[in-house]
Amino acid sequence: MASSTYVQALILLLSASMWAISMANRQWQHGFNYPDWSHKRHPSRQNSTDTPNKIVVGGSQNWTFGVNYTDWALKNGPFYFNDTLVFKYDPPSDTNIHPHSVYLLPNLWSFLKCDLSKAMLIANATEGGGDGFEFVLKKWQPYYFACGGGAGFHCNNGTMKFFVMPMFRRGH
Ligand SMILES: *[C@@H]1O[C@H](CO)[C@@H](O)[C@H](O)[C@H]1NC(C)=O
Ligand SMILES: *[C@@H]1O[C@H](CO)[C@@H](O)[C@H](O)[C@H]1NC(C)=O
Ligand SMILES: *[C@@H]1O[C@H](CO)[C@@H](O)[C@H](O)[C@H]1NC(C)=O
Ligand SMILES: *[C@@H]1O[C@H](CO)[C@@H](O)[C@H](O)[C@H]1NC(C)=O
Ligand SMILES: *[C@@H]1O[C@H](CO)[C@@H](O)[C@H](O)[C@H]1NC(C)=O
Ligand SMILES: *[C@@H]1O[C@H](CO)[C@@H](O)[C@H](O)[C@H]1NC(C)=O
Ligand SMILES: [Cu+2]
Repeated sequence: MASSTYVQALILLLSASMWAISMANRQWQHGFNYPDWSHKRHPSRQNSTDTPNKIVVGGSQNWTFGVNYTDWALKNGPFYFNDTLVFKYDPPSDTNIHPHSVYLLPNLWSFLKCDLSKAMLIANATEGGGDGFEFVLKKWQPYYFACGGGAGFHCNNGTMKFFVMPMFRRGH
């Protein structure tokens, strides 16, 4: 059991880095100014190299339908160990009948397919209110986030999913 989990983790890690590399190449081929992840931080985040940061997912747009969070993560990353991701979204109401939520997906395949069947709910429909739901990147593992809204529709068709591989801080 333990060893198969380990092998699975390795495969995830490999596919994760391959995905990152292919994304990087794609960006590069399209002539984007691809960030130097090893040395630079996002300019809007100050003293970010030494201490953990709190980052609002989606920035001023929060966690909502139609924002391309894969793109957001590429532009706002990298994220580091012990950084906190904050998910802010409105609770269910008469006008919000397909509320957002936050799930962790178990692997790259379920991420690509927006398959929520083995996903873990980490923030329900109401937990994104107020100051938002906070999630700390505690482990060196890929984190696959997705919205559960509309039983996968928000993930599939609303691009409410992204992927994070926390990095080590320099100088530690
Ligand atoms: C972070 O940066 C700001 C502005 O550059 C500075 O005023 C503040 O003292 C710094 N905080 C720490 C903990 O270094
Ligand atoms: C994002 O959430 C904050 C509350 O934390 C709210 O003030 C702001 O209006 C929200 N932004 C959008 C675009 O809904
Ligand atoms: C979201 O952004 C990523 C990275 O920029 C891009 O590869 C992808 O095609 C975008 N997805 C959609 C549905 O536009
Ligand atoms: C993350 O935080 C925990 C608990 O505060 C601490 O023990 C750990 O050393 C931190 N890890 C890193 C890589 O900063
Ligand atoms: C969401 O979780 C909170 C805190 O665990 C709980 O109080 C609330 O009843 C839950 N809401 C729903 C809609 O499940
Ligand atoms: C939603 O996304 C799925 C998978 O990408 C696609 O097959 C389906 O046609 C989309 N539905 C709508 C209404 O866009
Ligand atoms: Cu959603």
